[in-house]
Amino acid sequence: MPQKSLKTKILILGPVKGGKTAISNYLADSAEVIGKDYRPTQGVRIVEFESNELELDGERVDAEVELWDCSGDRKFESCWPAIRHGTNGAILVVNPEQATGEQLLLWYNEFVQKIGLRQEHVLVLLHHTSEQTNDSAIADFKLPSQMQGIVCIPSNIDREGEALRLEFNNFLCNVITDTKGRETDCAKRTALLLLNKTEQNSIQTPKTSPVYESFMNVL
Ligand SMILES: Nc1nc2c(ncn2[C@@H]2O[C@H](COP(=O)(O)OP(=O)(O)O)[C@@H](O)[C@H]2O)c(=O)[nH]1
Ligand SMILES: [Mg+2]
Repeated sequence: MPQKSLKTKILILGPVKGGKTAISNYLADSAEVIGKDYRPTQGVRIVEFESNELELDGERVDAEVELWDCSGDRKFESCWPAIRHGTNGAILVVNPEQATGEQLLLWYNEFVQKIGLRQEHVLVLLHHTSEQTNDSAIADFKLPSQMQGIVCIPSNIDREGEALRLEFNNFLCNVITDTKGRETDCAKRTALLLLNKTEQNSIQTPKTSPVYESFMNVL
């Protein structure tokens, strides 16, 4: 049976230093999973990879995944409309020791609500590292009432990386079930919009960065 390949755009959102870049790199099997020094993401970074051998309704599918690893800094807010464009799913990443559920409302309102994503297409990850594991912070974390019903699970790359990958694949299956069969050139249009915005706002995207390469790939 021929395999289908489906394109999916997933946003990685949340407060700064929550672990968005570390999780994006891990899921994409990037060589640089966790750097020693914190390097804030400038605007957005697109990580592309193929997720092989997902099974949907008994049919094997390959998914071409675009993870849009977004900066948690509000100074890039003018890019948000362009980033929202053509999104199929969103993962909200938060360190439960550093931020509360209420603080996720900004991303929930600005992305999930404005895009009109269904709850099954949203995942909240309570990210922590082996050095910082605080079980009570995870247990005490509460989503605000507006977000009740969204799946919220702990993630720990150091100790339970494979469990995170499995959860991501389940989430991906939920998202692509609805994207199935729908061909889209949204990535190309969004990249164009973003490049325009980048010019207007002078966001620096070095030509050697994966972001720039991703932009050039989809243009
Ligand atoms: N050891 C370890 N460090 C992590 C992990 N996730 C994030 N960090 C560190 O925490 C800091 C913030 O992570 P980052 O992914 O850049 O956060 P972002 O601002 O949400 O993209 C960085 O210095 C990372 O090296 C992890 O799973 N394990
Ligand atoms: Mg980052």
